Amino acid sequence: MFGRLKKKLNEAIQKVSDTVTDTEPSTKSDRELETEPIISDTLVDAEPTTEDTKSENPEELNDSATATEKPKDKKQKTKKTISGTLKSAVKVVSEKKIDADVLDDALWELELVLLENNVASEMSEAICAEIKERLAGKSVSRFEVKNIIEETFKKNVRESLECEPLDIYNIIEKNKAGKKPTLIMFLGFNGAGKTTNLAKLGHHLKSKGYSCVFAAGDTFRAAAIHQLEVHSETLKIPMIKHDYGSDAAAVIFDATKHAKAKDIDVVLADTAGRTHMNKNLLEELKKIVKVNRPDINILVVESIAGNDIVEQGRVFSEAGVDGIILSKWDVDQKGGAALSLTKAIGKPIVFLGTGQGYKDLKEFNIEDVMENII
Ligand SMILES: Nc1nc2c(ncn2[C@@H]2O[C@H](COP(=O)(O)OP(=O)(O)OP(=O)(O)O)[C@@H](O)[C@H]2O)c(=O)[nH]1
Ligand SMILES: [Mg+2]
Repeated sequence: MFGRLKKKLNEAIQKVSDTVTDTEPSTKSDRELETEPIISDTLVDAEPTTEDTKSENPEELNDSATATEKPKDKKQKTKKTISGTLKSAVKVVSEKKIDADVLDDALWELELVLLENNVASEMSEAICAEIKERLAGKSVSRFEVKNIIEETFKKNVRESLECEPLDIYNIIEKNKAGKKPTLIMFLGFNGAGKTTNLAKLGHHLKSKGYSCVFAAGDTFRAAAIHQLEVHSETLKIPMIKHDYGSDAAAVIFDATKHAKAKDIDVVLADTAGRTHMNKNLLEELKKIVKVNRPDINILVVESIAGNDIVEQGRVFSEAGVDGIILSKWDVDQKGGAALSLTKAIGKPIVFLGTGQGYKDLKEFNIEDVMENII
């Protein structure tokens, strides 16, 4: 999923590191460079030159014949002063102060790469500002520059994804103990993947031993009820439906009543796709929520939707969102917008839709993202 972002980001980071440390772009891999001896033998071991043997002490300068230090001792001293730890040696040889203007230009290019890959502007700006603070005017080697940029990016990504988790299984278990079905309702933009991922979640919960019923709450789009019916038959999960054009709130209400009567654990309710431009459909959604009080509202968002993701998240939050499914994670696109949604609406990503099959639903794990992002 982050294939493209990862590639562009790595290129940009390399470029910033090369630019700010004024180094020729490297043709060697980082591993090769890291293991390569950085301090040359000549610098540490060279016999002292005439210049070297001259003392910096003005008194000695006045009478060089009185200098008692032998060239060999001098060599030892030089060795001690220059080499020290490997770290300080690296500093002597390869570091110079990073120029703030050069850094600004290089970071602007990095920010453009982030923006082009749909990372939200606030996040891109924050990342670059933090990198600037850590690097401007500092003496840092090229490797450290790279590490600092990577670290800062990862830290910001982690912060933007961290959120109070939504434990669906715990909610189902608690409701079960109170002899209540759990109502999980799916909301989202047209074509985001609500119906498909609802069916996948039904399959997933059934495989965990929970009984489910579908509620055909999309009474608006032609063929929507039939689409869910096909999933219902394939997965052998019952479905409650009314006619097209009927009240969606009433369908979901009936499905919940059915679940209570039949001791079914989970009601998975579909709803019609809507655009955030469509006020009436959004008002209808709020009414469905008011009537049915779902235990969990899942917002389904296409991870490929670009910067619109955040706007979708904000609008659907008006109806109440508890968790997010990012669908179409398998489609290799820019991906950056997916990083901003949790921070924008304060709700966690619970699953990733990773394909069109029933098994293509993966529990979301921040560590997977952290491993794949850079
Ligand atoms: N590759 C891929 N395709 C998906 C995924 N989830 C859904 N789709 C496809 O996206 C298309 C739309 O999915 P639906 O589930 O019908 O979307 P919806 O939100 O219910 O659409 P409306 O009811 O029209 O608003 C279908 O072709 C799905 O197969 C996914 O995770 N990966
Ligand atoms: Mg649908």
